[in-house]
Amino acid sequence: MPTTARPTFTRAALTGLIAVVVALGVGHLVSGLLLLPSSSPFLAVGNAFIDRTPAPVKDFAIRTFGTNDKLALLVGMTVALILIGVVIGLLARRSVIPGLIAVAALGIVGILAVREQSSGALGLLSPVAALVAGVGVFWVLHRLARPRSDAGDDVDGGGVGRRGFVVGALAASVGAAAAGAGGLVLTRRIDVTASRRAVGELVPETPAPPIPAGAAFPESGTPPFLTPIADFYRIDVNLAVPQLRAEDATLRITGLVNEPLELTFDDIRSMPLVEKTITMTCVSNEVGGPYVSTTNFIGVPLLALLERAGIADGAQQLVGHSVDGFTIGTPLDMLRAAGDEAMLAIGMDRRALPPEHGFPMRTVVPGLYGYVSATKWLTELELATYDVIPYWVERGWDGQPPGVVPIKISSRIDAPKSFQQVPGGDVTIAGTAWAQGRGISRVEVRIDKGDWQPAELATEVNPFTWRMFRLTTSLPSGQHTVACRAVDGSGVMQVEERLRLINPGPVPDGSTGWHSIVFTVE
Ligand SMILES: Nc1nc2c(c(=O)[nH]1)N[C@H]1C(S)=C(S)[C@@H](COP(=O)(O)O)O[C@H]1N2
Ligand SMILES: [Mo]
Repeated sequence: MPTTARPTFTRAALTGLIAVVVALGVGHLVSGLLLLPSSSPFLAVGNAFIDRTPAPVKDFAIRTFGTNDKLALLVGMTVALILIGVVIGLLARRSVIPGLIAVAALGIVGILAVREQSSGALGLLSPVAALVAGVGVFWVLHRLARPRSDAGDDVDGGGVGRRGFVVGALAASVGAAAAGAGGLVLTRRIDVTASRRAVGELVPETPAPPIPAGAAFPESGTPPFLTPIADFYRIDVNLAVPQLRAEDATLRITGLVNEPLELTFDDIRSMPLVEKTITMTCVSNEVGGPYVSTTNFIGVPLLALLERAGIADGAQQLVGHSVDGFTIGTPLDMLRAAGDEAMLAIGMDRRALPPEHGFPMRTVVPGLYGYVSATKWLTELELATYDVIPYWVERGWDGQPPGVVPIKISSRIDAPKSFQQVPGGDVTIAGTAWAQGRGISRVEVRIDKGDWQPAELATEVNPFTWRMFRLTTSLPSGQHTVACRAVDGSGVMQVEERLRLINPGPVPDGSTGWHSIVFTVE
Protein backbone atom coordinates (compact mmCIF):
# COMPACT_ATOMS: atom_id res chain seq x y z
CA MET A 1 0.00 0.00 0.00
CA PRO A 2 2.35 2.70 -1.20
CA THR A 3 -0.06 5.56 -0.37
CA THR A 4 -0.34 4.73 3.32
CA ALA A 5 3.41 4.23 3.52
CA ARG A 6 3.97 7.89 2.77
CA PRO A 7 4.89 10.11 5.69
CA THR A 8 2.78 13.23 6.14
CA PHE A 9 3.92 16.46 4.57
CA THR A 10 5.07 17.88 7.91
CA ARG A 11 6.93 14.77 8.97
CA ALA A 12 8.67 14.55 5.62
CA ALA A 13 9.75 18.19 5.81
CA LEU A 14 10.94 17.80 9.40
CA THR A 15 12.89 14.66 8.51
CA GLY A 16 14.95 16.54 5.93
CA LEU A 17 15.33 19.63 8.06
CA ILE A 18 16.47 17.78 11.18
CA ALA A 19 18.92 15.62 9.23
CA VAL A 20 20.56 18.74 7.81
CA VAL A 21 20.71 20.42 11.24
CA VAL A 22 22.20 17.30 12.86
CA ALA A 23 24.82 17.12 10.12
CA LEU A 24 25.86 20.74 10.70
CA GLY A 25 25.91 20.32 14.48
CA VAL A 26 28.03 17.17 14.31
CA GLY A 27 30.40 18.78 11.81
CA HIS A 28 30.84 21.75 14.10
CA LEU A 29 31.40 19.50 17.13
CA VAL A 30 34.08 17.45 15.39
CA SER A 31 35.81 20.62 14.17
CA GLY A 32 35.93 21.69 17.81
CA LEU A 33 37.24 18.33 18.98
CA LEU A 34 39.96 18.53 16.35
CA LEU A 35 40.73 22.12 17.36
CA LEU A 36 40.33 23.02 13.69
CA PRO A 37 37.54 25.63 13.60
CA SER A 38 38.03 26.18 9.87
CA SER A 39 37.04 22.54 9.23
CA SER A 40 33.46 23.19 10.34
CA PRO A 41 31.45 22.48 7.17
CA PHE A 42 29.04 25.36 7.87
CA LEU A 43 31.86 27.92 8.07
CA ALA A 44 33.82 26.34 5.23
CA VAL A 45 30.85 26.50 2.86
CA GLY A 46 30.32 30.14 3.83
CA ASN A 47 33.96 30.99 3.22
CA ALA A 48 33.99 29.11 -0.08
CA PHE A 49 30.93 31.13 -1.05
CA ILE A 50 32.70 34.40 -0.19
CA ASP A 51 35.69 33.41 -2.32
CA ARG A 52 33.40 32.88 -5.30
CA THR A 53 31.36 36.04 -4.88
CA PRO A 54 32.23 38.44 -7.70
CA ALA A 55 33.86 41.63 -6.41
CA PRO A 56 30.87 43.88 -7.28
CA VAL A 57 28.48 41.66 -5.31
CA LYS A 58 30.90 41.51 -2.39
CA ASP A 59 31.12 45.23 -2.58
CA PHE A 60 27.36 45.53 -2.59
CA ALA A 61 27.18 43.31 0.50
CA ILE A 62 29.81 45.36 2.31
CA ARG A 63 27.99 48.57 1.43
CA THR A 64 24.54 47.31 2.31
CA PHE A 65 25.31 45.42 5.49
CA GLY A 66 28.50 47.21 6.50
CA THR A 67 30.59 45.24 8.94
CA ASN A 68 27.49 43.06 9.46
CA ASP A 69 28.03 41.56 6.00
CA LYS A 70 29.23 38.35 7.63
CA LEU A 71 26.24 38.12 9.94
CA ALA A 72 24.00 38.67 6.91
CA LEU A 73 25.70 35.81 5.09
CA LEU A 74 25.38 33.46 8.07
CA VAL A 75 21.69 34.28 8.42
CA GLY A 76 21.17 33.85 4.67
CA MET A 77 22.98 30.49 4.73
CA THR A 78 20.85 29.31 7.66
CA VAL A 79 17.64 30.20 5.84
CA ALA A 80 18.89 28.52 2.66
CA LEU A 81 19.85 25.35 4.56
CA ILE A 82 16.45 25.20 6.25
CA LEU A 83 14.80 25.40 2.84
CA ILE A 84 17.16 22.80 1.39
CA GLY A 85 16.40 20.48 4.33
CA VAL A 86 12.65 20.86 3.83
CA VAL A 87 12.94 20.24 0.09
CA ILE A 88 15.08 17.14 0.66
CA GLY A 89 12.47 15.80 3.07
CA LEU A 90 9.66 16.39 0.61
CA LEU A 91 11.63 14.79 -2.23
CA ALA A 92 11.77 11.61 -0.22
CA ARG A 93 8.08 11.15 0.60
CA ARG A 94 7.69 8.19 -1.74
CA SER A 95 11.05 6.56 -1.17
CA VAL A 96 13.95 7.19 1.17
CA ILE A 97 16.53 6.90 -1.62
CA PRO A 98 16.35 10.42 -3.18
CA GLY A 99 16.56 11.88 0.32
CA LEU A 100 19.63 9.88 1.22
CA ILE A 101 21.26 10.86 -2.07
CA ALA A 102 20.47 14.54 -1.52
CA VAL A 103 21.79 14.56 2.08
CA ALA A 104 24.94 12.79 0.92
CA ALA A 105 25.33 15.30 -1.92
CA LEU A 106 25.09 18.15 0.57
CA GLY A 107 27.70 16.36 2.67
CA ILE A 108 30.00 16.15 -0.33
CA VAL A 109 29.64 19.89 -0.88
CA GLY A 110 30.80 20.26 2.74
CA ILE A 111 33.77 17.98 2.18
CA LEU A 112 34.84 19.89 -0.93
CA ALA A 113 34.49 23.23 0.87
CA VAL A 114 36.56 22.05 3.84
CA ARG A 115 39.18 20.58 1.52
CA GLU A 116 39.49 23.98 -0.11
CA GLN A 117 39.27 26.15 3.00
CA SER A 118 41.20 24.25 5.62
CA SER A 119 44.64 22.75 5.32
CA GLY A 120 45.43 19.13 6.13
CA ALA A 121 43.58 15.85 5.75
CA LEU A 122 42.62 15.65 9.43
CA GLY A 123 40.09 18.45 9.04
CA LEU A 124 38.16 16.34 6.52
CA LEU A 125 36.90 14.29 9.46
CA SER A 126 34.46 17.09 10.34
CA PRO A 127 32.48 17.11 7.08
CA VAL A 128 32.74 13.32 6.79
CA ALA A 129 31.23 12.95 10.27
CA ALA A 130 28.58 15.47 9.26
CA LEU A 131 27.72 13.44 6.16
CA VAL A 132 27.48 10.16 8.08
CA ALA A 133 25.35 11.74 10.83
CA GLY A 134 23.06 13.44 8.31
CA VAL A 135 22.50 10.30 6.25
CA GLY A 136 22.02 8.17 9.38
CA VAL A 137 19.51 10.52 10.99
CA PHE A 138 17.63 10.91 7.73
CA TRP A 139 17.33 7.15 7.34
CA VAL A 140 16.13 6.57 10.92
CA LEU A 141 13.68 9.48 10.98
CA HIS A 142 12.33 8.53 7.58
CA ARG A 143 11.51 5.06 8.90
CA LEU A 144 9.89 6.52 12.00
CA ALA A 145 7.95 9.04 9.94
CA ARG A 146 6.15 6.43 7.89
CA PRO A 147 2.73 5.31 9.17
CA ARG A 148 2.79 2.06 11.14
CA SER A 149 1.24 -0.07 8.42
CA ASP A 150 4.53 0.08 6.58
CA ALA A 151 6.64 -0.68 9.61
CA GLY A 152 4.25 -3.32 10.98
CA ASP A 153 6.46 -6.30 10.44
CA ASP A 154 9.60 -4.48 11.45
CA VAL A 155 11.17 -5.59 14.70
CA ASP A 156 12.57 -2.33 16.03
CA GLY A 157 10.29 0.05 14.15
CA GLY A 158 7.11 -1.86 14.93
CA GLY A 159 6.80 -1.01 18.58
CA VAL A 160 7.34 2.73 18.45
CA GLY A 161 4.00 3.68 16.97
CA ARG A 162 2.88 7.22 16.34
CA ARG A 163 5.01 8.70 19.02
CA GLY A 164 8.14 7.11 17.58
CA PHE A 165 8.68 9.94 15.14
CA VAL A 166 8.08 12.69 17.65
CA VAL A 167 10.51 11.13 20.12
CA GLY A 168 13.09 10.47 17.43
CA ALA A 169 12.77 13.99 15.99
CA LEU A 170 13.08 15.58 19.41
CA ALA A 171 16.05 13.43 20.35
CA ALA A 172 17.81 14.30 17.10
CA SER A 173 17.10 18.03 17.50
CA VAL A 174 18.37 18.09 21.06
CA GLY A 175 21.41 16.11 19.95
CA ALA A 176 22.07 18.58 17.12
CA ALA A 177 21.79 21.57 19.47
CA ALA A 178 24.10 19.91 22.00
CA ALA A 179 26.63 19.04 19.30
CA GLY A 180 26.58 22.58 17.90
CA ALA A 181 26.95 24.11 21.36
CA GLY A 182 29.70 21.64 22.21
CA GLY A 183 31.51 22.69 19.05
CA LEU A 184 31.24 26.35 20.04
CA VAL A 185 32.61 25.65 23.53
CA LEU A 186 35.48 23.59 22.18
CA THR A 187 36.50 26.16 19.56
CA ARG A 188 36.51 28.70 22.38
CA ARG A 189 39.19 26.60 24.03
CA ILE A 190 41.61 27.81 21.43
CA ASP A 191 40.22 31.29 21.64
CA VAL A 192 43.08 33.71 21.40
CA THR A 193 41.88 36.15 24.04
CA ALA A 194 44.09 34.62 26.72
CA SER A 195 47.10 34.67 24.41
CA ARG A 196 46.38 38.27 23.52
CA ARG A 197 46.00 39.29 27.16
CA ALA A 198 49.30 37.60 27.99
CA VAL A 199 51.09 39.90 25.53
CA GLY A 200 50.33 42.76 27.90
CA GLU A 201 51.29 46.34 27.24
CA LEU A 202 53.56 47.04 24.29
CA VAL A 203 56.03 49.80 25.01
CA PRO A 204 57.63 51.41 21.97
CA GLU A 205 61.27 52.40 22.04
CA THR A 206 60.33 55.13 19.56
CA PRO A 207 56.86 56.42 20.47
CA ALA A 208 54.66 58.32 18.07
CA PRO A 209 54.54 62.05 18.80
CA PRO A 210 51.48 62.93 20.91
CA ILE A 211 48.37 63.96 18.96
CA PRO A 212 48.00 67.76 19.19
CA ALA A 213 44.75 69.09 20.65
CA GLY A 214 43.77 70.78 17.36
CA ALA A 215 44.09 67.62 15.25
CA ALA A 216 40.33 66.98 15.05
CA PHE A 217 37.06 68.83 15.47
CA PRO A 218 34.84 66.29 17.24
CA GLU A 219 32.89 69.19 18.75
CA SER A 220 31.93 70.11 15.18
CA GLY A 221 31.04 66.56 14.15
CA THR A 222 34.26 65.02 12.82
CA PRO A 223 35.37 61.61 14.16
CA PRO A 224 37.96 61.71 16.95
CA PHE A 225 41.50 61.81 15.55
CA LEU A 226 42.36 58.33 16.83
CA THR A 227 39.59 55.86 16.06
CA PRO A 228 38.45 53.91 19.12
CA ILE A 229 39.55 50.31 18.49
CA ALA A 230 35.95 49.06 18.59
CA ASP A 231 35.06 51.48 15.76
CA PHE A 232 38.08 50.73 13.57
CA TYR A 233 36.67 49.49 10.27
CA ARG A 234 37.08 45.80 9.61
CA ILE A 235 37.29 44.28 6.13
CA ASP A 236 38.31 40.71 5.34
CA VAL A 237 37.04 37.59 3.65
CA ASN A 238 36.79 35.51 6.82
CA LEU A 239 33.46 34.41 8.27
CA ALA A 240 35.10 33.35 11.52
CA VAL A 241 38.08 35.35 12.78
CA PRO A 242 41.20 33.17 12.34
CA GLN A 243 42.51 32.09 15.75
CA LEU A 244 46.28 32.11 15.89
CA ARG A 245 47.96 32.24 19.27
CA ALA A 246 51.06 34.37 19.66
CA GLU A 247 52.95 31.45 21.20
CA ASP A 248 52.22 29.31 18.11
CA ALA A 249 52.95 32.01 15.55
CA THR A 250 56.09 32.16 13.48
CA LEU A 251 56.89 34.48 10.64
CA ARG A 252 58.85 32.98 7.77
CA ILE A 253 60.65 35.17 5.25
CA THR A 254 60.96 33.12 2.09
CA GLY A 255 61.29 33.16 -1.69
CA LEU A 256 63.78 35.39 -3.46
CA VAL A 257 65.94 36.03 -0.41
CA ASN A 258 69.59 35.35 0.27
CA GLU A 259 68.82 33.44 3.42
CA PRO A 260 65.31 32.42 4.53
CA LEU A 261 64.50 33.55 8.03
CA GLU A 262 62.09 32.29 10.67
CA LEU A 263 61.09 34.44 13.64
CA THR A 264 58.77 33.77 16.53
CA PHE A 265 56.34 36.34 17.89
CA ASP A 266 58.64 36.75 20.90
CA ASP A 267 61.64 37.38 18.63
CA ILE A 268 59.74 40.25 17.04
CA ARG A 269 58.35 41.54 20.28
CA SER A 270 61.80 41.81 21.78
CA MET A 271 63.12 43.94 18.89
CA PRO A 272 63.11 47.72 19.40
CA LEU A 273 59.50 48.67 18.71
CA VAL A 274 58.42 51.77 16.84
CA GLU A 275 55.03 53.45 17.03
CA LYS A 276 53.42 55.30 14.12
CA THR A 277 50.15 57.13 13.66
CA ILE A 278 48.62 55.82 10.43
CA THR A 279 45.30 56.21 8.64
CA MET A 280 44.21 53.02 6.89
CA THR A 281 41.70 52.93 4.01
CA CYS A 282 39.89 50.22 2.08
CA VAL A 283 39.76 50.33 -1.72
CA SER A 284 36.07 49.41 -1.39
CA ASN A 285 35.24 52.67 0.32
CA GLU A 286 32.67 54.59 -1.71
CA VAL A 287 32.67 58.38 -1.84
CA GLY A 288 31.51 59.46 1.64
CA GLY A 289 32.02 55.94 3.01
CA PRO A 290 33.21 54.78 6.44
CA TYR A 291 36.14 52.45 5.63
CA VAL A 292 38.89 54.73 6.86
CA SER A 293 40.30 54.73 10.40
CA THR A 294 43.35 55.96 12.26
CA THR A 295 45.38 54.39 15.03
CA ASN A 296 48.82 54.21 16.60
CA PHE A 297 50.34 51.05 15.16
CA ILE A 298 53.26 49.50 16.97
CA GLY A 299 55.77 47.09 15.46
CA VAL A 300 59.05 46.93 13.60
CA PRO A 301 60.10 48.47 10.28
CA LEU A 302 59.21 45.98 7.55
CA LEU A 303 62.00 46.69 5.06
CA ALA A 304 64.73 46.35 7.66
CA LEU A 305 63.33 42.94 8.56
CA LEU A 306 63.33 41.84 4.91
CA GLU A 307 66.87 43.08 4.55
CA ARG A 308 67.95 40.77 7.36
CA ALA A 309 66.99 37.91 5.05
CA GLY A 310 68.46 39.81 2.09
CA ILE A 311 66.20 40.67 -0.86
CA ALA A 312 67.58 38.84 -3.90
CA ASP A 313 67.73 40.29 -7.42
CA GLY A 314 64.62 39.65 -9.44
CA ALA A 315 62.16 40.08 -6.57
CA GLN A 316 59.24 42.24 -7.74
CA GLN A 317 56.65 42.00 -5.01
CA LEU A 318 56.26 41.10 -1.37
CA VAL A 319 53.54 38.49 -0.93
CA GLY A 320 52.04 38.29 2.55
CA HIS A 321 50.48 34.93 3.43
CA SER A 322 47.80 34.54 6.08
CA VAL A 323 47.28 31.55 8.33
CA ASP A 324 44.27 30.59 6.16
CA GLY A 325 46.11 30.79 2.83
CA PHE A 326 44.87 34.28 1.89
CA THR A 327 47.50 36.37 0.07
CA ILE A 328 48.24 40.04 -0.53
CA GLY A 329 50.94 41.35 -2.89
CA THR A 330 52.76 44.66 -2.50
CA PRO A 331 54.96 45.90 -5.37
CA LEU A 332 58.49 46.10 -4.01
CA ASP A 333 59.15 49.54 -5.47
CA MET A 334 56.11 50.90 -3.64
CA LEU A 335 57.23 49.23 -0.45
CA ARG A 336 60.67 50.80 -0.86
CA ALA A 337 59.03 54.18 -1.50
CA ALA A 338 57.22 53.85 1.84
CA GLY A 339 60.63 53.27 3.44
CA ASP A 340 60.66 53.22 7.22
CA GLU A 341 56.93 53.90 7.35
CA ALA A 342 56.01 50.33 6.32
CA MET A 343 55.60 48.15 9.37
CA LEU A 344 55.26 44.65 10.58
CA ALA A 345 52.68 45.56 13.20
CA ILE A 346 52.00 43.61 16.38
CA GLY A 347 49.84 46.14 18.15
CA MET A 348 47.41 49.06 18.05
CA ASP A 349 47.06 51.53 20.86
CA ARG A 350 49.91 49.89 22.83
CA ARG A 351 48.02 46.62 23.12
CA ALA A 352 48.36 43.47 21.00
CA LEU A 353 46.35 43.60 17.76
CA PRO A 354 42.68 42.72 18.30
CA PRO A 355 41.88 39.30 16.75
CA GLU A 356 39.73 40.97 14.04
CA HIS A 357 42.66 43.15 13.03
CA GLY A 358 45.15 40.35 12.53
CA PHE A 359 46.44 39.10 15.87
CA PRO A 360 49.24 38.35 16.39
CA MET A 361 50.94 40.03 13.39
CA ARG A 362 50.08 41.94 10.25
CA THR A 363 51.66 44.27 7.74
CA VAL A 364 50.76 47.94 7.30
CA VAL A 365 52.09 50.05 4.44
CA PRO A 366 50.81 53.60 4.81
CA GLY A 367 49.89 55.17 1.49
CA LEU A 368 48.52 51.93 0.01
CA TYR A 369 45.03 50.48 0.22
CA GLY A 370 44.65 47.55 2.61
CA TYR A 371 44.10 44.93 -0.10
CA VAL A 372 47.62 45.47 -1.51
CA SER A 373 49.47 46.01 1.74
CA ALA A 374 47.92 45.00 5.03
CA THR A 375 47.96 41.19 5.44
CA LYS A 376 46.31 40.17 8.71
CA TRP A 377 47.07 36.91 10.62
CA LEU A 378 50.42 36.99 8.81
CA THR A 379 52.52 33.82 8.76
CA GLU A 380 54.87 34.30 5.82
CA LEU A 381 56.48 37.09 3.84
CA GLU A 382 57.46 35.79 0.43
CA LEU A 383 59.66 37.76 -1.96
CA ALA A 384 58.40 36.86 -5.41
CA THR A 385 58.04 37.88 -9.03
CA TYR A 386 54.69 38.97 -10.43
CA ASP A 387 54.07 35.37 -11.45
CA VAL A 388 52.55 34.88 -8.01
CA ILE A 389 48.92 36.10 -8.24
CA PRO A 390 47.46 37.28 -4.91
CA TYR A 391 43.82 36.73 -3.84
CA TRP A 392 42.27 40.00 -5.01
CA VAL A 393 44.33 40.29 -8.18
CA GLU A 394 43.04 36.87 -9.19
CA ARG A 395 39.56 38.35 -8.76
CA GLY A 396 40.09 41.28 -11.07
CA TRP A 397 41.43 44.01 -8.78
CA ASP A 398 44.57 45.87 -9.65
CA GLY A 399 47.67 44.53 -8.00
CA GLN A 400 50.55 44.74 -10.40
CA PRO A 401 52.16 47.57 -12.35
CA PRO A 402 50.91 49.72 -13.85
CA GLY A 403 47.81 48.98 -11.83
CA VAL A 404 48.68 49.64 -8.22
CA VAL A 405 47.82 53.20 -7.35
CA PRO A 406 48.46 54.99 -4.07
CA ILE A 407 45.39 55.88 -2.02
CA LYS A 408 43.37 58.45 -3.98
CA ILE A 409 42.71 61.93 -2.57
CA SER A 410 39.39 61.76 -0.75
CA SER A 411 37.27 64.02 1.39
CA ARG A 412 34.01 63.44 3.18
CA ILE A 413 31.41 65.63 4.92
CA ASP A 414 30.69 64.23 8.40
CA ALA A 415 28.41 67.01 9.68
CA PRO A 416 25.64 67.77 9.04
CA LYS A 417 24.48 64.27 8.16
CA SER A 418 22.56 63.67 4.94
CA PHE A 419 18.96 64.91 5.28
CA GLN A 420 19.60 66.17 8.81
CA GLN A 421 17.51 69.10 10.11
CA VAL A 422 19.76 71.63 11.78
CA PRO A 423 18.66 74.62 13.86
CA GLY A 424 18.76 78.01 12.15
CA GLY A 425 21.63 80.46 12.65
CA ASP A 426 25.28 79.49 12.22
CA VAL A 427 25.85 76.08 10.67
CA THR A 428 29.19 74.26 10.82
CA ILE A 429 30.11 71.97 7.97
CA ALA A 430 32.82 69.56 9.13
CA GLY A 431 34.56 66.60 7.62
CA THR A 432 37.60 64.46 6.99
CA ALA A 433 40.11 64.36 4.14
CA TRP A 434 42.95 61.97 3.36
CA ALA A 435 45.68 61.36 0.81
CA GLN A 436 48.11 59.18 2.71
CA GLY A 437 51.73 59.80 1.81
CA ARG A 438 51.11 63.25 0.36
CA GLY A 439 49.01 64.80 3.08
CA ILE A 440 46.22 67.35 2.68
CA SER A 441 47.11 71.01 2.04
CA ARG A 442 43.66 72.48 1.39
CA VAL A 443 39.98 71.60 1.58
CA GLU A 444 37.23 73.63 -0.06
CA VAL A 445 33.52 73.65 0.60
CA ARG A 446 30.78 74.76 -1.78
CA ILE A 447 27.34 75.66 -0.53
CA ASP A 448 24.51 75.44 -3.04
CA LYS A 449 25.61 77.21 -6.23
CA GLY A 450 28.11 79.44 -4.45
CA ASP A 451 31.89 79.70 -4.86
CA TRP A 452 34.33 77.21 -3.40
CA GLN A 453 35.48 78.52 -0.02
CA PRO A 454 38.58 77.38 1.83
CA ALA A 455 37.76 75.51 5.03
CA GLU A 456 39.71 75.72 8.28
CA LEU A 457 42.14 72.79 8.50
CA ALA A 458 42.94 70.89 11.69
CA THR A 459 46.59 70.58 12.73
CA GLU A 460 48.41 68.08 10.52
CA VAL A 461 49.70 65.06 12.47
CA ASN A 462 51.74 63.54 9.64
CA PRO A 463 51.26 63.09 5.88
CA PHE A 464 50.09 59.50 6.44
CA THR A 465 47.06 60.49 8.45
CA TRP A 466 43.72 62.05 7.70
CA ARG A 467 43.08 65.74 8.22
CA MET A 468 39.85 67.25 9.51
CA PHE A 469 38.25 70.44 8.19
CA ARG A 470 35.35 72.74 9.04
CA LEU A 471 33.60 75.87 7.88
CA THR A 472 31.02 77.85 9.81
CA THR A 473 28.55 80.03 7.98
CA SER A 474 25.06 81.35 8.46
CA LEU A 475 22.43 79.93 6.13
CA PRO A 476 18.82 80.84 5.45
CA SER A 477 16.23 78.26 6.41
CA GLY A 478 15.40 75.70 3.79
CA GLN A 479 17.18 72.93 1.95
CA HIS A 480 20.88 73.20 1.11
CA THR A 481 23.44 71.16 -0.79
CA VAL A 482 27.08 71.16 0.29
CA ALA A 483 30.05 69.59 -1.43
CA CYS A 484 33.72 69.30 -0.49
CA ARG A 485 36.97 68.70 -2.34
CA ALA A 486 40.56 68.37 -1.15
CA VAL A 487 43.99 69.22 -2.50
CA ASP A 488 46.93 67.03 -1.51
CA GLY A 489 50.34 68.12 -0.24
CA SER A 490 51.77 68.23 -3.76
CA GLY A 491 49.00 70.54 -4.99
CA VAL A 492 46.91 67.95 -6.83
CA MET A 493 43.12 68.41 -6.71
CA GLN A 494 40.81 65.52 -5.82
CA VAL A 495 39.21 64.00 -8.95
CA GLU A 496 35.70 65.33 -9.60
CA GLU A 497 34.40 62.50 -11.77
CA ARG A 498 32.20 60.21 -9.75
CA LEU A 499 33.34 56.61 -10.18
CA ARG A 500 31.46 54.20 -8.04
CA LEU A 501 32.88 50.78 -7.51
CA ILE A 502 30.18 48.85 -9.32
CA ASN A 503 28.41 51.35 -11.48
CA PRO A 504 29.02 51.83 -14.44
CA GLY A 505 31.67 49.13 -14.11
CA PRO A 506 34.17 47.95 -11.57
CA VAL A 507 36.81 50.50 -10.64
CA PRO A 508 39.42 48.11 -9.40
CA ASP A 509 41.59 50.74 -7.77
CA GLY A 510 39.26 52.84 -5.62
CA SER A 511 36.31 55.19 -6.01
CA THR A 512 36.61 58.89 -6.97
CA GLY A 513 34.36 61.93 -6.85
CA TRP A 514 33.45 64.91 -4.72
CA HIS A 515 31.20 64.13 -1.78
CA SER A 516 28.04 66.15 -1.39
CA ILE A 517 25.05 66.01 0.92
CA VAL A 518 21.66 67.68 1.25
CA PHE A 519 20.36 68.97 4.57
CA THR A 520 17.74 71.37 5.88
CA VAL A 521 18.08 74.47 8.02
CA GLU A 522 15.01 75.00 10.23
N1 LIG B 1 44.29 37.86 5.95
C1 LIG B 1 43.63 38.92 5.45
N2 LIG B 1 44.20 40.14 5.51
C2 LIG B 1 43.55 41.21 5.01
C3 LIG B 1 42.29 41.08 4.39
C4 LIG B 1 41.72 39.77 4.32
O1 LIG B 1 40.63 39.56 3.79
N3 LIG B 1 42.42 38.71 4.88
N4 LIG B 1 41.66 42.18 3.88
C5 LIG B 1 42.48 43.34 3.55
C6 LIG B 1 41.71 44.55 3.29
S1 LIG B 1 40.83 44.61 1.85
C7 LIG B 1 41.78 45.66 4.10
S2 LIG B 1 41.10 47.13 3.64
C8 LIG B 1 42.48 45.59 5.39
C9 LIG B 1 41.54 46.00 6.51
O2 LIG B 1 42.17 45.89 7.74
P1 LIG B 1 41.32 46.08 9.06
O3 LIG B 1 40.21 45.07 9.01
O4 LIG B 1 42.24 45.88 10.20
O5 LIG B 1 40.78 47.49 9.02
O6 LIG B 1 42.95 44.29 5.68
C10 LIG B 1 43.54 43.63 4.59
N5 LIG B 1 44.14 42.42 5.08
MO1 LIG C 1 40.15 46.67 1.52
